[in-house]
Amino acid sequence: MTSDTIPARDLGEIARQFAVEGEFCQAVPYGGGHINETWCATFNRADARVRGILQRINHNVFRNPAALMENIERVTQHLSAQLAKEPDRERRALTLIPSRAGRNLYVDPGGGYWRAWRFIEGARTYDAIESAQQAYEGPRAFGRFLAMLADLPAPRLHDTIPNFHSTPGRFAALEDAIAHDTAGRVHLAEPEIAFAHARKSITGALLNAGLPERVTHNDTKINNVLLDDQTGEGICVIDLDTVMPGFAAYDFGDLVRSATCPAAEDERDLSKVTVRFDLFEALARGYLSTAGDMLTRAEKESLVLGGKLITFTMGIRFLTDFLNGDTYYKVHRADHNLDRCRTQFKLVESIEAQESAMEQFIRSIG
Ligand code: ADP
Ligand code: GN1
Ligand code: MG
Repeated sequence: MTSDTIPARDLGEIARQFAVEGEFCQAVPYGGGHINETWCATFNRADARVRGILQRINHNVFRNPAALMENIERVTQHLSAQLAKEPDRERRALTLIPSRAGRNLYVDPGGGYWRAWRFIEGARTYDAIESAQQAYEGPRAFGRFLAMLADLPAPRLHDTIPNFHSTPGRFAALEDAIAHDTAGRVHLAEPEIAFAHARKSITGALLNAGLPERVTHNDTKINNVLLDDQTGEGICVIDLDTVMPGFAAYDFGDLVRSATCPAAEDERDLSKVTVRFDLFEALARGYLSTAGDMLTRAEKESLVLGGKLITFTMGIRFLTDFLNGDTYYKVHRADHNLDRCRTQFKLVESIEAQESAMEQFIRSIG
């Protein structure tokens, strides 16, 4: 079942499992994420209407929801403590709403895992970048997120998806998909397969660079940060399922692929898909304005490579899912994953063409 097919009655039942004051009114599908199911739920109180975010975790992707929620509790509590003196602190970090049983998850009778968040009002996400201001503000918030989590106390966070950003691992999964051709689609993607094969030699580049492990977000695409409706400021980083140990270059890299091109991730007109240097400059300035002080020289030098590798990796992952018959990402049309793969590979070409200028720019500001 998807967010459109769960009966309203059942959603009401689930929403009422969370400790929200007020009477449940309705829940509507919300947001454009590829993995979880999200609804905006409305509750009526005597004095006001309040909204909440209700999410069913994709258990096929996140195999251990309890460990994932343990990470999220630790991370959100740490962020809230760091923000204690900020005037607007409740809008600057996510807050879980506990279940009526006092848990961070509610498990429905069918085995679905549910959680709820306080709704952050007066801000929204953007699926594609619309301005240089956004290309600065979104990354600035992700950089701040990295800096605020630098002193998260031990123990190490759980790896919610092991080897999540391992490009060699993703490449091996692609080879497997090609070899099995379960959906009979290999013949539809020959140029894309050739593109991937031609770049096999770069897959291990970041793994051998001796970079420090950080607490990273790992899914820093631009629609995972809320931008304030009034000021445009990146106020709150969301989608914390993949917060776990990683390299800063991966977070920066996911921003390169999602915040430097105004076209959508699934744009079919590839002439619109290119890394705009002015947006890259805004992104680099934004990210380094908050994370620059904590990053080592080696990390700064890895950022552009992170952009190329993460973009390549996303292309490989979309291609693999296309070849496997669309079993991982939500798709809304035939060839959706192939279209997404094509935009990523076009961006890789665009990064390759500008790589040394991008590296030079980072050196000039950091
Ligand atoms: P997914 O993992 O499916 O990408 P997200 O956690 O990113 O799901 O949430 C989907 C959308 O819901 C976001 O793009 C955002 O618009 C909205 N959203 C999520 N959490 C909140 C929140 N606490 N307040 C307001 N909007 C939110
Ligand atoms: C998925 O959940 P969402 O849509 O923010 C994916 C990311 C990809 C992204 C591509 C857990 O993110 O890794 O970069 O799609 N998340 C997971 O748009 O696989
Ligand atoms: Mg998301």
